[in-house]
Amino acid sequence: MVSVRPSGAALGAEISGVDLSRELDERSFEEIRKALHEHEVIFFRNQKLTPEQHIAFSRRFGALEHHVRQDRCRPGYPEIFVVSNVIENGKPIGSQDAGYFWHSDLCYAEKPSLGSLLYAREVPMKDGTPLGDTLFSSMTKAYVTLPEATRQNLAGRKAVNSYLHGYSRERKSGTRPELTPEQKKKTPDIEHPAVRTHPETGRKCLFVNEGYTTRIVGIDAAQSDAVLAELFTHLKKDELVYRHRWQVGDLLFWDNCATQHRAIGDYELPQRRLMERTTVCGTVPYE
Ligand SMILES: O=C(O)CCC(=O)C(=O)O
Repeated sequence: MVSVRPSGAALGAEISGVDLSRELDERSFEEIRKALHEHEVIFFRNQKLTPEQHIAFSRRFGALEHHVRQDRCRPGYPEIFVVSNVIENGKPIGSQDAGYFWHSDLCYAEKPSLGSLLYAREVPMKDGTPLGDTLFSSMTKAYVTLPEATRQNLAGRKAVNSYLHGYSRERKSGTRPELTPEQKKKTPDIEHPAVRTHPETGRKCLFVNEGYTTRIVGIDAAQSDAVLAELFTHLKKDELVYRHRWQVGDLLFWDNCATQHRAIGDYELPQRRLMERTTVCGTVPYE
């Protein structure tokens, strides 16, 4: 039987009573979907999943993306983006520095992702404590706790999201190759509403992030910088955040409209971290 235990933070809940390696009946699936909409981040402990099972569960929520960086996907599985610091035969097996800035996945695409499912295969440890936690912030709560004047200021506004901006910021860590002209062509800058309505729950969600949002459209650059600085400070507040401490076998599903996240890079080889992500396709944002 599906059971849901809220994390006690602003968002996040543990789901137990399900084995995701087996096909789920419709009723359990609907309970999981409901929990995702209510808690915005859900996780399942102690799952033993093959890549096929990870993909099959993810597909219940929609079609899956093929990441623009196919060189960082699991060989033979274009749907599985690898986040890892592991080097094999002199080559990184995944993205070594993914998500060190607050962001939501594919916010720079015409149709940002509905949600992502990250599966923990190896978790770095130090003196018995896991490292490499991930932070999640609730964008529904971030929106409703903004000052009324800021909410009014954002009404009807668009913001520019730029993959190239985010990629080049993370590239400064020195582990990323230059994007090919073809990869750049696939990821032009895009404007989305600064506040979007969740397509399933109808709740308003703040939709700007430090990783990829470069400016608010229709106001001058200094004003835009000030507004973004206020929003970026606000959305990191402890009362909006859930911190996930990983265990091997966790499958964690975050909603990319209702949340954003940031990975903590507080580990290094020989502490190995190996995570695999599927990314569910989403829809065009509207206010
Ligand atoms: O590795 C993590 O904890 C999160 C990685 C991330 O930000 C992503 O896959 O979008």
